[in-house]
Amino acid sequence: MTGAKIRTDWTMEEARAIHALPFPDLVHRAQTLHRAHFDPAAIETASLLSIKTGGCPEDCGYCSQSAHHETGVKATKLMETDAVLAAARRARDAGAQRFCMGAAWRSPKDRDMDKLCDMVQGVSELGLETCMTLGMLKPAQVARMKEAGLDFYNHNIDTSPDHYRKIATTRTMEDRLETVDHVRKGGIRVCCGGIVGMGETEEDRIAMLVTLATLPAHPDSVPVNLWNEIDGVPVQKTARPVDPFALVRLVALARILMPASVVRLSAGRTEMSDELQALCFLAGANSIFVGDQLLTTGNPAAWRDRDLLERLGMHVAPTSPQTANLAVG
Ligand code: SAM
Ligand code: DTB
Ligand code: SF4
Repeated sequence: MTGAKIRTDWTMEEARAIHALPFPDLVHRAQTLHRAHFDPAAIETASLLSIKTGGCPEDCGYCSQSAHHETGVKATKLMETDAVLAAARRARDAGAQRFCMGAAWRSPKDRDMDKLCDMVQGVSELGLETCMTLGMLKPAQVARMKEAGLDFYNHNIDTSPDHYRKIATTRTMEDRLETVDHVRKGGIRVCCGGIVGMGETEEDRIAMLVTLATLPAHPDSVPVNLWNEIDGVPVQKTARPVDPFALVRLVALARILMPASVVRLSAGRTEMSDELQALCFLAGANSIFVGDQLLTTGNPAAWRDRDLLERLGMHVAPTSPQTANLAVG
């Protein structure tokens, strides 16, 4: 089983059929693959910091930070490196393994690159894995970040190719995939996933995962975000609650299609019961964001996550950092 082939040629038909399996068969298949690649009791932890908030020129219809929507989020300048490092130290001391820095940009300006590289270097020196999410990157920017020691870059496809144009007009799915490609080719590990609960169909959710699972190499991490409601954004009008079992099915499908990728149960955990989170872990989710705050919205308190993992007999531990994905042909 450990040598199970990592496939990048999944079809929609295959994915639909897996997704439609009876729940026990689906979860069993996902859990079996999970065990072949990971310690099923281990959960990876990452902490987020918004290093530049709001005022974003993009019009992503789900986001509190777009300048196109009235959300009450105040725009800030890029933080100073010392303040970022102080936050990283606090996150590390609170148990985070990775520190993810997010900026509300379409793409970073070349004049910001020195400061961003200093942040990466400083966070690495604290013994944390580093991740950034800054919008689109050019190959030269990827090369600079790699040189500074950036471990991961987050850039989500967010939804299916079809649904994408209803969600954002200032950029395309192709733009997103181009940056993902630059990041992978530049030797930085890719974190790429999406959001559910914006009013997309089941077909859109499956298509989003098939898009990820048919990239030249699977993303090393796949964040599954449940849309966190934001007052004043267009998605507020289309959003539909997600059936908890539909979320578990999606996590299981992600685990089956991309068996060696870390699947992160990302935004939206404040709205999830402990039982739902436990089912998601059973279906193959093996990473969470820790700390009270995501970027502009909340996350469960640290004690709640500690309590949950303890009651489940699970523990915080790095998942396999070797990423079997590198073996993808
Ligand atoms: N500006 C950069 C970009 O778009 O790639 C980085 C920051 S952006 C906020 C990072 C990701 O957060 C988005 O791609 C989206 O998947 C997720 N996100 C944003 N708002 C969200 C919300 N309200 N609920 C859930 N996920 C959200
Ligand atoms: C990801 O997939 N989820 C994180 C991280 N990558 C950058 C962001 C979630 C943001 C939730 C909404 C907010 O806090 O503004
Ligand atoms: Fe800007 Fe990123 Fe929010 Fe889109 S998701 S509006 S690019 S911060």
